[in-house]
Amino acid sequence: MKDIRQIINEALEKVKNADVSTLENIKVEYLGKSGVLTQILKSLFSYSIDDKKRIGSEANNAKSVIETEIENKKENLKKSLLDEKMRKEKLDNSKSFYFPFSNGSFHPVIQTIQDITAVFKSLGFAVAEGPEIETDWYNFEALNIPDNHPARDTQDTFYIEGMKALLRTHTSPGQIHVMEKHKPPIKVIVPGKVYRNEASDATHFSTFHQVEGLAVDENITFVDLKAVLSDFVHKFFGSDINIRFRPSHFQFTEPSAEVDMQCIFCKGKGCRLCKSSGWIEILGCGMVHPNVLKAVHYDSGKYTGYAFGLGVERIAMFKYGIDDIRLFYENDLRFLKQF
Ligand code: FA5
Repeated sequence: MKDIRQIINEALEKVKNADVSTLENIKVEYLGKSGVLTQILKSLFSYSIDDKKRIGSEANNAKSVIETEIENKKENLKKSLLDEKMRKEKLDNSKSFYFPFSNGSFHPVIQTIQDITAVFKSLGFAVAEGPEIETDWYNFEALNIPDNHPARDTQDTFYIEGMKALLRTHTSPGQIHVMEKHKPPIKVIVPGKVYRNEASDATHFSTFHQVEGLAVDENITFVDLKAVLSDFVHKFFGSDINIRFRPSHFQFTEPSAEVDMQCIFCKGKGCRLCKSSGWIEILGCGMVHPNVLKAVHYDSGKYTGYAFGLGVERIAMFKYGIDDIRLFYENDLRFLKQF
């Protein structure tokens, strides 16, 4: 019995001075399979029944005392390690530090939308927005492009599976939303993102931006359209920039035209960007088709209008001298930091 009491004292003394790594050794030394107390319990068979009971109960008691003490010590050590860590890792707000990130800036395409918008505002246009997910009605039907019409093939559409919806292929559905909500006179632009399921090259991308323009009133003619687009190009690029109107076809305008700008990279000589033509197409336009006015219940005998759809990336390429549209969407910081 004296030995057992001595064992307890000795073990508790060791536990008191232990650290995390030695604590486990102490446990093995006293309580493990070949530990001191286990040995005593194993040797009980050689004692009388009374002694077996006494020594057995004392040894089991010693085991639980030592075990409890080891567990308590373990908890205390954990807590003091945590306290120590918290003390060391406390944030010192008084210290100055170096923040290695520079300020963000607007993406060149967004900057270009803002600049285009500012010019059209100065020409008396209001600004509206439309949804990127559209129905067939807004993207096609109301724009005089009925189902199965071949004109649908010219705009490779991303359809949304399981829904009667699509990603708008142009900002022209914005015209319909505006006219449904407002009566003439109308003079508005609708900037936004559009999507087309088509292959990329230096001047085409599957996601790009357009700025739609629409004016509807009594007595609006093609002259107003030409004047407003010339004003825009001259205000945006300078009065020495040549533009030309080419006859074209859109289902929602009649007559229709495309506007080209002289290529500023080769000054009209012909290069990779303008596909050797010296000109680059920047927008489509025309006089609003009577069927479009009818779709929004406007009196097509009383009102006329013009509309245009400008390719923002094409304009940004001209403005900043960029010869490949794909650079806008690679998110290379060396490129983006220049704006
Ligand atoms: C249209 O999208 C017509 N909605 C424009 C319009 C509006 C005509 C109102 C008449 C009245 P188009 O598909 O040609 O037309 O596109 C217009 C402009 O968007 C083009 O001139 C071009 O600058 C730009 N664009 C077209 N496809 C791409 C493309 N894949 N990547 C970048 N820009 C493009």
